[in-house]
Amino acid sequence: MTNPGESTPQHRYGAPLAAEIESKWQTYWTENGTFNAPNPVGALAPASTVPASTAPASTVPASTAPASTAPASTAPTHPAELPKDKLFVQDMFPFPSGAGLHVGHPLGYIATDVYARFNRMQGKNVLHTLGYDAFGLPAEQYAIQTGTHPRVKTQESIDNMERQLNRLGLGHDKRRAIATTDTDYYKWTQWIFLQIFNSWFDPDQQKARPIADLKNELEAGTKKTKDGRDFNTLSKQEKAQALDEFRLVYRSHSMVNWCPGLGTVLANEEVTADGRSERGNFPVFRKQLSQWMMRITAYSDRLIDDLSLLDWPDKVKAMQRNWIGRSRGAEVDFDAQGHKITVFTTRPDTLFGATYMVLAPEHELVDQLTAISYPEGTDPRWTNGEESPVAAVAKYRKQIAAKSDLERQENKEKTGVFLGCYATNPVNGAQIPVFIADYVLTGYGTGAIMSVPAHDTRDFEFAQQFDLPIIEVVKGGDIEVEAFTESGEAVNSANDDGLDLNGLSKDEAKARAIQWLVDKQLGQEKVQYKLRDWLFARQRYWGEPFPVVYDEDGIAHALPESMLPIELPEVEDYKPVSFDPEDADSEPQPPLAKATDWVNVELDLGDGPKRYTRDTNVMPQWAGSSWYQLRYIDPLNNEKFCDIENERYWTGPRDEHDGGGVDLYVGGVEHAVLHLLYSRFWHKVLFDLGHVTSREPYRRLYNQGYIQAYAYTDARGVYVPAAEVEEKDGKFFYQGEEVKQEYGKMGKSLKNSVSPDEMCDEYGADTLRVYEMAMGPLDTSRPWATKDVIGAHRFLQRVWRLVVSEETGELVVSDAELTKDDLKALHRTVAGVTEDYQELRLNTVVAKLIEYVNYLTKTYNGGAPRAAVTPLVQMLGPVAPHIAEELWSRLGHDNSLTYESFPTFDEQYLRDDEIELPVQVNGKVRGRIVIAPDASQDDVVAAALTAVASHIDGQTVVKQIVVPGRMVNLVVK
Ligand code: ANZ
Repeated sequence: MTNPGESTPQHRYGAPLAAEIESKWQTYWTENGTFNAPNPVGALAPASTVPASTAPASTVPASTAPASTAPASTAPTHPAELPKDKLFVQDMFPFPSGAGLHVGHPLGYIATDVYARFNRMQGKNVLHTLGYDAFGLPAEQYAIQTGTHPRVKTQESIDNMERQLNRLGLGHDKRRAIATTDTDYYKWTQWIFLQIFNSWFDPDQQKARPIADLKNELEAGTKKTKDGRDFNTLSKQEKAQALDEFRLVYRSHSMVNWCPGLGTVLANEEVTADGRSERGNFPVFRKQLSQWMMRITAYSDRLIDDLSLLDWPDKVKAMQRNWIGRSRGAEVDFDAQGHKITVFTTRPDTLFGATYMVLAPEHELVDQLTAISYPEGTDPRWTNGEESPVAAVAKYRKQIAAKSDLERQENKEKTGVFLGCYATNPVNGAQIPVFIADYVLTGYGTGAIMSVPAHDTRDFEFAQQFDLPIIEVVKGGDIEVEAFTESGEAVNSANDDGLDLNGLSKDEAKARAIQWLVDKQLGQEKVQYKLRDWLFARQRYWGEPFPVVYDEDGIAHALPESMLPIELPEVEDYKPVSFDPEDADSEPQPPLAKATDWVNVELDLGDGPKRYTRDTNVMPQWAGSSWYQLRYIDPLNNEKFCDIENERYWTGPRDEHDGGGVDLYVGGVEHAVLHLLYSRFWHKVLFDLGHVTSREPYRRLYNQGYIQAYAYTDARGVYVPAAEVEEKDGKFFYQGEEVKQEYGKMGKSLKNSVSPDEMCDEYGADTLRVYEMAMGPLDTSRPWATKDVIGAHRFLQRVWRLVVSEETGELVVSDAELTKDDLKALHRTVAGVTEDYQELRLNTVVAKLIEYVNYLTKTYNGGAPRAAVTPLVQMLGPVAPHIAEELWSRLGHDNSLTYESFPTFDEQYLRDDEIELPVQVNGKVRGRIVIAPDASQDDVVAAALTAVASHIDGQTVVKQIVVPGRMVNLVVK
């Protein structure tokens, strides 16, 4: 911009000036608690939020104030009375990683800040803060690698990330920021655990209720124990056990995912498709262990049905639905030589097509059903090359032991062995062979299926492999070629025992088949879910300890609320006991077990002091993030995890069709099933127990895209620093050598990371914010390009020049009245930008502001009318808050822009003065007219006739068609 040799004007908006302005306004906001949002009641209620230093209005002269002196504090920057209109905006909070942030991380945080700032200018009371998800494996492993205590390392990482984020000018209520590792926070995580532990799910009321209610009902005989015994006849210990079987938190001895490499068990959601740990990529083995489980499955129906309350991306809702996996079908009993095999099927309408059965290799009936020898003439393909069924089964079980569930299901080559035994198809008496095969899983349905090869793809493949009969029972496909799995009319489906499905549709046939099974006592309707209970314990150090102790008989006792928090003990050796990652036989050994002073305690739990041992597991990393929105609401409350009055104000339902929840939750789509299912579950339990008024934690969810980047590899495939790569004629070079371009993630190991600090140093935070918002629609991924950042910077320089002289630093705005064109440009911008902000179309906000600034720059060439730039500064505020505050103050305002109202627009300036219409003669465009949009029909026709006079010449107009605002058609003869 400046000619060579010419020095940069002293008051140009460049990096040094941006830095001064930014630190000045950040200090101002902090000192004034500008973003502190008041609560209805408690520590953050209005009376206690008014800053002590409510000095009179600032005396800083508007135009001459040097950028470095902050204005004195002004009156409180938020209204003293709580507006009804509120907005709770939340980001998915980060792990405090030691590596710090790259420019991709804050994309969502900037977007929510922009949205929050816009809404403050709409008069809303806005709650926005950011905490840290600081427990968990990443923090612990990083700490282990670097050899320091997780707490020390975590705090260092938090400090560094906070420093980076503070530079970006995010308008957070800092009083509300929490870290899940704060004792004051995890005390309440433990408290919620106790709430869940002390509850049961009442299937009649479809909600959680206190376990004490259940005890009363068991004593009164209105409810039965799980095994049907009379509660009152049980011993004290048996009673305790009977109650435990109902609790929403329970200990189960079950198959779990054991990861020796990490030294801990993992939830299903933490295991990848190929059976490895999501973190660390270690092998995961299935193992029987005693573990804490949460009964999330009790909520399956509500978790599916309440999705309709949510304003979430359809994709995420579909992922939750599939994960919970509700299927409606039937359980059907088959008789196999005196043994009852119960199958689960979603297609009871296809019973007549069941030509064989398959049990999971682990099914409990397998050993009883396995015959001594194979019947004469058994197909050799069915025997796994063995002489006897017993030997074939043993060999097969060995072969599949190492496969994960997913591998077992995806495996295209079907395998299995015949048990030497036949079952009877209950609808037609057919004798059908019974197999075991790995494509039938234990733990889903009943672990046994009836196979209908004509209409199920896996059964079809198996039948082909093993040469089994394929009988069509649904019309429509070509079963010679493939299974026909769609709906159609039932065929070949009648018996002489009162069942005739022929001609019925799928749903009719299903209903009729189920009715018949029920009448004959051969089966019942059944809803089945894929969702499993949540494995809720980890054998690590860096997590919330369980508020649970065991007595001398090994019976678990939940500790009373008064004993919370149970603090994590200081230990010398906090490292987990991990094992050879391939050693499937290893057993988990929690590191807390080594803290013997902590583990062995004497407590009085109501029956005098006794010795107990503490539970040495810790909660999974998902615990702290399952409820943090509620603590943001009431972070300083010492009495409760969150006062229900504050919760009602911030997240309560708006009407009976609303489930309530945070107004906007922004984060990555990768949390579609884990965190977002767990937090919905916890929230629902708290709702059932009357602790919150909202049924859902997050009313609206928005998945932001990712900032991606180019990376470059040399001939050896090694990454080279992306910043030093040069482009020539579409090819890329590093130190003269040609390198290969890749596109994807940004990261240290790919040598393509750009840190927000670098960008702040070079251009300032406002430039970075504008650039990130302008890059593209918020929900799509976009490539980072450092060379384009200057464009955002130049835009802010142009804004600056409209208000301030680069040479003198004086105000250059005029008091000129706005022309008609100015008014049109302004009001159109206000209208467009307002809608775009509301809809989170932040890239088009920036595009419209750029257009408006270009218009003013071109029209006024430095310095523009005050009436044109004042609203510009207001509109710019949410995206580039520091420069906007500075210009606002220089324009003579002595309050913060934060709570100024957003400019409004007048419809009259949005209408066009004239429009152009095509004129057709007999359907062909022959001319155009330019006319006022509200011109009368007669005027339009008159103008049209003139415009196409030469095409009508001598003929008569028999019809005139005017489509207002679109076109005119004249029919002539
Ligand atoms: C007969 C049948 C006929 C089936 C047909 C499907 C189609 P979803 O919808 O996923 O719940 N199945 C049942 N238990 C299984 C297990 N433990 N492992 C593997 N497969 C199992 O699937 C339910 C269907 O998957 C059931 O319905 C059963 O096959 C199979 F034309 O029964 B179906």
